[in-house]
Amino acid sequence: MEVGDKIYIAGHRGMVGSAMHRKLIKEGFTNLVLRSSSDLDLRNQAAVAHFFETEKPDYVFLAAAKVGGIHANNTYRAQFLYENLMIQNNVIHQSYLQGVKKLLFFGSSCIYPKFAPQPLKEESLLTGLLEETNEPYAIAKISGIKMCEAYRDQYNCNYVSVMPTNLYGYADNYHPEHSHVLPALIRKFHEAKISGAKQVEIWGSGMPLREFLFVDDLAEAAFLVMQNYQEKQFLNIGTGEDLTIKDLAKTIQKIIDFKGDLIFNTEKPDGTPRKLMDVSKIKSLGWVPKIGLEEGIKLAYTDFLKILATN
Ligand code: GFB
Repeated sequence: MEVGDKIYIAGHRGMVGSAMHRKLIKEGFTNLVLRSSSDLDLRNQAAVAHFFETEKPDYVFLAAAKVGGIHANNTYRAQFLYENLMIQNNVIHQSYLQGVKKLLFFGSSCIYPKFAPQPLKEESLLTGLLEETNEPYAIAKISGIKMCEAYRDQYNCNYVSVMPTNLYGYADNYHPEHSHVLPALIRKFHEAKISGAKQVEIWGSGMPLREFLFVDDLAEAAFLVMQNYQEKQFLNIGTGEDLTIKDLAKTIQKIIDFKGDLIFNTEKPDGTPRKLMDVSKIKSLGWVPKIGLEEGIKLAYTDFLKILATN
């Protein structure tokens, strides 16, 4: 990518897309094509075709997706499958038809089998059964990877995919039920502290292990991949370190300074027991995450307070 190239960020208002937007601006890119979902419904084939015919972008970051935490994935199973497939099918196919030079597709670590060996290597894809709570989302994301690979094989398209671990950071979703664990706990501890509640409920046993990456670190990795990586093989993006949900909760509790107790609700699902990424491939390209977990949670908490103040 050269600074004057026309770059389309699909999903620029979301957490990943907005981080990509900030990164491109920081790098001096000025010719950015952006559409909010109210201006362009990416599930609509005719609308996406018209957009690509008119704009003809040079490069595409495909960050638009229907996303959410364990409860949202498990509840809106049809929407997670349908909407994600429609968005990615439309954007990838129209990119091919309009001669986009390179496309980067954002997937997710939930593509791996539930009991794949840890840390998860890229080679473990499609070697076993998926985690039930997010199977529809995972199948959509696996389809996205396979579409990029197939368009490369058949049409010689330079399409690459990255699989981020659990993300958090600026512009996250803090919905009490639909969000991911980290933003959910920021909200729960903050509200409990303000209301003087004696306890905070944590879903599940607290035993699952998760890895967390600040979204700006993902944007750095994706920029590097777009600039320097031309292979068919998709890449894991993560820190290579994980912790239990219980330890995550205690870390957030300390940062927010909530003095009460943690209650574990085992009626709620745990999901995958562990999904630690093997990140040796992306690290061999020269990328390392810069924002540690405590620092990142403090940045996210400040952003949460800002969002709260403007709503
Ligand atoms: O982040 P999360 O919703 O998704 O939940 P996954 C991670 C773990 O935290 C689960 C527990 O064991 C949850 O039960 N947890 C504890 C909570 N308290 C809470 C809470 O208040 N809210 C939430 N949301 N969780 C998602 C997938 O899986 O990860 C998606 O469903 C996607 O497909 C995403 O891949 C990255 O890590 O289990």
